[in-house]
Amino acid sequence: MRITALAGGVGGARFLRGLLHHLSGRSDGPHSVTVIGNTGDDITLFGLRVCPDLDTLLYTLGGGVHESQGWGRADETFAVQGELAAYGAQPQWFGLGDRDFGTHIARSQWLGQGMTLSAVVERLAQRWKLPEQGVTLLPMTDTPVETHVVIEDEDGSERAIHFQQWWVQHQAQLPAKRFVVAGLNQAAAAPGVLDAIRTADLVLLPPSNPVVSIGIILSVPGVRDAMRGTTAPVVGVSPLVGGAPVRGHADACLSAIGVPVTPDGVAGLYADFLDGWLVDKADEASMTGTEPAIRAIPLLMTDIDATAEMASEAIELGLSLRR
Ligand code: FO1
Repeated sequence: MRITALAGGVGGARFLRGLLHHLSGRSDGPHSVTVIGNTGDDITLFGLRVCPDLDTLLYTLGGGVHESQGWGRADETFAVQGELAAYGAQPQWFGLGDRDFGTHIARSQWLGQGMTLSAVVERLAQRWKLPEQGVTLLPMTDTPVETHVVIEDEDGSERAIHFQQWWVQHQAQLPAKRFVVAGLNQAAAAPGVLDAIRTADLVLLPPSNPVVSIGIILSVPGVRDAMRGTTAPVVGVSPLVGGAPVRGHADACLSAIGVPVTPDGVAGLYADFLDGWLVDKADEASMTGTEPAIRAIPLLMTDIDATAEMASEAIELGLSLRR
């Protein structure tokens, strides 16, 4: 089975780890998983290109992630960041560990030598043994893009700040007027992205942030059309349980764009292509309408087996909905 998934950071990566665990136990293989990763979170720091969602996917699927944080490397030290702080180098609000710096230096060197982001990701993924797991990680675009958040200053004037500054430095506490993706109108889908959506047997939307992760991937020219046009069933997993995000600030993001912080509200963002929608038992009653097909199951990714069960349910729902 060829599965394609659109994924952002921590929630998406954890779900995909459970998906791979489930697939390894199925007898109807072989299976391949193409992950289209969000690059709107990317930021240039200290002259290095940092790709948080791609790195979270690499580290989580490759076994190197800081497990409780969900991002960054395990067994980290911060000697380099300490030296940068000693020199007064800015910013200091984004925690970069020594091992993590290795990824940013390698990526920046290769980008500087003219490699595309896709080629860089392919090289990084080899170290984390993604191909051996049947996983292909693609950036959503090779064009440098950045999600910026438009906020309103005290005097009522509008100002755009980088998504990471809003998300990390301000913990999404500044009311966001809207999200804009700098560089998007020059962006083309990266090689293989549209094809991976069109030729999949199943397309999955893990419980990533629907606005600043999946929503950004969908805004890359051609992606939404491919989602509408694919013959594969499209099944999503609600990132909200009991009307709140399991982690992160999806509630602030949804409110910023005037969407109800409910599984129904999130499903509405995908209404033009979503066939199946997994919601938590707690939200079963809140779902209205007959489209998409709903399945209510426990959605807390408490461990790898619980997550694998969610993935299994998503696959079964998808197979029952062949277009
Ligand atoms: N998130 C934080 O809340 N604080 C940090 O200092 C931080 C550093 C960081 C470094 C590398 C990286 O790949 C991710 C990092 N994140 C941090 C998480 C990041 O903001 C989010 O994972 C995504 O960008 C949103 O999904």
